Amino acid sequence: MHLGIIGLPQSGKTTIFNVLTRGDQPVVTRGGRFEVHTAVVDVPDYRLDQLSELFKPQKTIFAKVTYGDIAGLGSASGVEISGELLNQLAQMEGFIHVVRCFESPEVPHPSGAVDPLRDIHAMDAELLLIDLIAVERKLERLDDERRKGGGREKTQIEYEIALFQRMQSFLAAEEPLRDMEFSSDEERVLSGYGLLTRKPVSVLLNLGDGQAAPEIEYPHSHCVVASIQGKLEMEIAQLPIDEAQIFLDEYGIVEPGLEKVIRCSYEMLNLVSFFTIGDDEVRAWTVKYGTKALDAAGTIHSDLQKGFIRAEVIPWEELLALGSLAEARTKGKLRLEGKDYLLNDGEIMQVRFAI
Ligand SMILES: Nc1nc2c(ncn2[C@@H]2O[C@H](COP(=O)(O)OP(=O)(O)OP(=O)(O)O)[C@@H](O)[C@H]2O)c(=O)[nH]1
Ligand SMILES: [Mg+2]
Repeated sequence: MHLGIIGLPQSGKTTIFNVLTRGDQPVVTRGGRFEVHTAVVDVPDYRLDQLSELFKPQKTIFAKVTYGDIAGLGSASGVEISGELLNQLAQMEGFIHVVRCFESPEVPHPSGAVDPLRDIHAMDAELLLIDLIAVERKLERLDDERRKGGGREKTQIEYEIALFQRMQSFLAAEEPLRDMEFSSDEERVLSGYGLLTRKPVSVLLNLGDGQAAPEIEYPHSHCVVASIQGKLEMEIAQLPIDEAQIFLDEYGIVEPGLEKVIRCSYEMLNLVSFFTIGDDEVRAWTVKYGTKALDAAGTIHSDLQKGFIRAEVIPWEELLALGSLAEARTKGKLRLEGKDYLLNDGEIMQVRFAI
């Protein structure tokens, strides 16, 4: 899973990135240069911790999320959104939109004053515009294709023109494409396009030290909103773990930034975790909510999908209480499920397969 951290200049993107990675990328203005820092982050999971304590495997492998800190968005940054920047954005599965709430005389807001709702609208408008330009270019190409003829079937071209025209008017009305409904045929046509407003987005309000989160009415549906004291948490994240805990307690931060951002990421993408248990490794995997056992097996290894016979499934806390897979099997607690079984969050799955 690959998510992009976006936001207007000087909103605190790199600061938040450092919270996630316990890193210390320099937080300085780059004069509008486009750059991306990427980091793979382990998804903290207390369930995996407990399973690993019980089974004492050689390795414990956490699920992973890749975050990219993408500077250069925001018309004020002077970077044109095209080429490489657009490519990077199009590859992301979703965005964490960092919105500046903190006041700082040393770091003046590029637009003069702090106004989170204005900034949310500005970023949304920018993404909408990028999509609108892409859709209009596509319409021009389709129109050419229709006039020249010869290649694809006319009905297919007409079908796509109607689809992109519908998207064009949606975007022109300032509605993001994620709020538009598509048939599965249309989804197929669009699958190759990394349209930005189709991707889910979480708004992360970046607060100053001790600042209370402002009440923000996010303008669109399908959006997770959370807040974080970015600079404070970045400083805490760079401390040794036990010291960090003292500061978190002192500032009354119940859910550290990393966990909060990961939770938002899972929520916005509708993800769940399942686990596999072995002597060598205890491991967490991430799939979309509503994934079938067969496809989940495929995320582990293509052989498990090809040779899939049955899945043995048990909720993690039941296995923890029973103490071992053997015990769960004797007690008949290991359910046998077929390939269409829909996995739930926190289930352990052992795949029986033959190839
Ligand atoms: N007081 C205060 N300053 C902050 C906070 N978050 C970020 N800053 C400061 O704001 C400046 C910009 O932060 P960055 O994290 O570099 O912001 P950015 O969005 O990555 O900026 P660009 O990459 O230049 O667009 C830095 O000097 C940070 O120290 C905060 O919560 N409080
Ligand atoms: Mg930055």
